[in-house]
Amino acid sequence: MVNQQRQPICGASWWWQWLPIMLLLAISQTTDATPPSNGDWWQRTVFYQIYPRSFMDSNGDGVGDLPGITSRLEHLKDAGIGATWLSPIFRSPMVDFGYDIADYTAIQPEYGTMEDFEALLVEAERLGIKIILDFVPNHTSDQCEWFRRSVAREHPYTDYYVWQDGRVDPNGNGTARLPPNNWQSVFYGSAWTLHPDRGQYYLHQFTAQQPDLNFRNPAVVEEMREVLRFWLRKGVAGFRIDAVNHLFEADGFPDEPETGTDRDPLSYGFTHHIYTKDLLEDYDMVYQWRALLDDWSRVHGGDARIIMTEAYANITFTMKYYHAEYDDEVDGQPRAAAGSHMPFNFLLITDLNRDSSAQDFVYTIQKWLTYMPRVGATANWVLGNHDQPRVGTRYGAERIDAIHTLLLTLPGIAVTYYGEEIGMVDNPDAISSDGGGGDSVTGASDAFIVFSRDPERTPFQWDGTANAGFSSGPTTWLPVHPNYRELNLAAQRLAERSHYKTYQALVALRAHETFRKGSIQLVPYSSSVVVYVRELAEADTFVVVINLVAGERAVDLVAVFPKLSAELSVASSGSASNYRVGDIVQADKLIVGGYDGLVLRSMPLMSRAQQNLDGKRHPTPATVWSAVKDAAVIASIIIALGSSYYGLRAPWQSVASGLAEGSLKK
Ligand SMILES: [Ca+2]
Ligand SMILES: [Ca+2]
Repeated sequence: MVNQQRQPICGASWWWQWLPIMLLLAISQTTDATPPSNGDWWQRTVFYQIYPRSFMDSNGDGVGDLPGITSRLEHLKDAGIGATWLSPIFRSPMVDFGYDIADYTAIQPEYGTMEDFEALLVEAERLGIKIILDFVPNHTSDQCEWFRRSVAREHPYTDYYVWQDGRVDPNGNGTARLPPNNWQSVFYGSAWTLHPDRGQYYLHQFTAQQPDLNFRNPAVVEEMREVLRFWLRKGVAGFRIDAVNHLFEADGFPDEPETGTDRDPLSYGFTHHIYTKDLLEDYDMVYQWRALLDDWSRVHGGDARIIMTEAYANITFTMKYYHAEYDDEVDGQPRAAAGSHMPFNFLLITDLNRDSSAQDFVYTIQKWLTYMPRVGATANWVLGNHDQPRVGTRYGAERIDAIHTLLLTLPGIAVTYYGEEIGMVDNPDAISSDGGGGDSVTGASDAFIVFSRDPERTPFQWDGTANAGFSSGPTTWLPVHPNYRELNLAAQRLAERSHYKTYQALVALRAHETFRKGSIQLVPYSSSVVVYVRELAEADTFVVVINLVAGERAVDLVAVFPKLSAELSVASSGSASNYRVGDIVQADKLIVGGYDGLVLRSMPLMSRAQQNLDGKRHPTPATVWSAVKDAAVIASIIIALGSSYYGLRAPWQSVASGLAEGSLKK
């Protein structure tokens, strides 16, 4: 970093010199007058998704398990990660690899025992890593005891699931029945299956082995609340809620309108899912679960328990998970309810890829920040998961460091899928493996090959030994990617530079208060270069430069961000970068290499404002105007990002504290 000595204020035209300072002070008061709201653990940490089947196998059966995870938790600590969410570990026939749960409070035997899970919690606690569990409320397995009893119309399970009589087939012989309506399963075909024993159709928005629970039955709602309490008692830090926007279906089961774009009546795209997806009741259930968790934290103490929600929906719908604001008031305050801490932001997965331009990146990032509630919300960025091709496969392996640079320096929470920190890529051969394991959701059809999620679920590549160090057994449930001898964690830890070293350094860097609390100003420099400034009063300013293409690019950062210091220090660079951490570069003449992602450190805002008061620099009306303009830009960003970054109280926080103080009784 280039140090600038502060000098005593002197000179004649003092008010010209003071104007920018006064403006900056005004802004810093806006930002600092309230306590920081992003101080809570979940707002600071990086979340890491473990797919238990593929992380570490402890007993040589080729399938990852809980003792395996426990034995490798040190890796998360080493990477700087503070929380992990585990894909389902519950007893399941594994039709959809654990997303078909037969017993919500039992561990799948091939993953271990409840004692193994408790040992995992103890080790996680020792390492300071929070454990988040997957919660799959929409449906159970058809092997679940509740379903068997529901089929038999056994009280109180009779209406635990969504049962309907079939429609009379107008072309049939009078006894033939058709599914109750035209609803389709997400995985193709009717969402209804006739159960011969009960003589009725049951609803399944996913596979026929995943019957939907009936959330209009209060007993089901209470049953699921008890599942949450069971795991809270064990000591988990929260839940990732699966397919939450499929919870409720419309009363009366009306046909959905046809889209007209997909002519196959068995295809999910045949209808608009206005009666089976994104119903208002879905959000309300999340608010109820949030209240349960908040109550739990209040009664039992300790850190906040959190909710992460999975909903592939349009952005307006997704934002409703953050919180509700009602039209009426409670005790003079607008009535409100808190919801998901992290409505998963999938835009980096769904809206961007290797062909995206810098404009696409800026537009997509701004999209989330634009739609996000102004108050009481924290942004999050999900780069990958078990349902999506890996980062190196979607964006190209050469862009892995650049995309991680982006992920880890944007405002808000970062979510990493296991293996991305070492740049694992999809193994296309995982599809055609022995058939004993693998993604069987859609059956062994051509669609299965196209939609299989196995390529991104292959075993973690720990080292260059057999099975990449994942398993000591003769085979693994999915084949290890053949590149494991070169691409593995052990090698990357030893190397001076690697994807892992870059990732680890970025995670460490993002602990800086500027990344946690600072504003962002983001622009496409050209079609191939994204640049943004992260800025916080009285703290270091950082510039991030992402080159999306193979060729090197000349960038004049001063042309875009006039306030930057002339020299910048490299704080992070890609593993193949020409730059090393600590190198000094010229802000107006930066050459950024192909696919590089750079984080550059500038001077603190106040120090630079002070530079203008330096006796050697005589501010002119032009420089003052520049500072005024910059202040206006910063102010607009603060407005755009919302006061949540700066700790303003949310309406429901006021309501909650009012309730706690018994003010309703006045
Ligand atoms: Ca095992
Ligand atoms: Ca449902």
